[in-house]
Amino acid sequence: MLPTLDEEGALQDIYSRIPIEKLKNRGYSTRVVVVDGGSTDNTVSIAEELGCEVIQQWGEGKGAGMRQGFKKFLEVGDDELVMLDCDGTYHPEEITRLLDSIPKNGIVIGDRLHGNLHSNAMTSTNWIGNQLLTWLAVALHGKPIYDLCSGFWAFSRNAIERLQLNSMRFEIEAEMYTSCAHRDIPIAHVPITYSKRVGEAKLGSIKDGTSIARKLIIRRIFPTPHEER
Ligand SMILES: Nc1nc2c(ncn2[C@@H]2O[C@H](COP(=O)(O)OP(=O)(O)OP(=O)(O)O)[C@@H](O)[C@H]2O)c(=O)[nH]1
Ligand SMILES: [Mg+2]
Repeated sequence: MLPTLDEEGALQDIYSRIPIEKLKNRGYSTRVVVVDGGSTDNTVSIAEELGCEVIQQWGEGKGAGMRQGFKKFLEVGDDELVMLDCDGTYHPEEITRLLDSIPKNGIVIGDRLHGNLHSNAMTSTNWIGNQLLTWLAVALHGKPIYDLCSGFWAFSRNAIERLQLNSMRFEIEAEMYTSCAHRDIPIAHVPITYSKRVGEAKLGSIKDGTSIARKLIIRRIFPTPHEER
């Protein structure tokens, strides 16, 4: 699942690097689903040309889009799902490593902060923000995690069925984590490579960092959303 908002510069390259043959040899039949948040560039036409399934999301924000992608995944009856940001920062070649590490009924998170973090990939503000938010998450919810805001996750079907989410924007990863902590969903961690983004960031470090911190605090008090999905 690739969440996109104006990612015409990165999509084709990411798609071509998804190890579909390698996955086939391991017995996987793969679908590539682009969840688009209303791109005004050529993202959607590129996705269609490549043969991706396209979900045009309702509402705005990565969280809203991902929740819609999860819903579709459950309807279709697939077994495992890999989500990676479609901005050229994550390496699709590493999908197999993530899939190999999914714990039974659990989730695996690609860890940039203890992986191969390219020197120009993350601003120092974002590095500090990522460390602080990860620390806050563990301080509040207790479950070990090393890179809260990673955009590269792999999920078992059972884990997706059990997640309770209502995030609209970039708080979605934080809420996936708090839901795992609350429902005792196993989390594994795999160090990954993180490169410089292609195109422009949609995330505002301060604004979205604050919403992520707020979500962590709210979910400490109210562990489940009032209205789910
Ligand atoms: N479906 C959907 N995807 C979105 C939306 N907003 C952003 N995205 C995608 O979500 C992914 C993460 O967004 P980024 O802008 O890279 O945010 P980030 O990775 O947290 O921030 P950077 O570190 O600055 O790249 C990218 O693939 C975006 O295209 C949205 O409203 N809907
Ligand atoms: Mg990004």
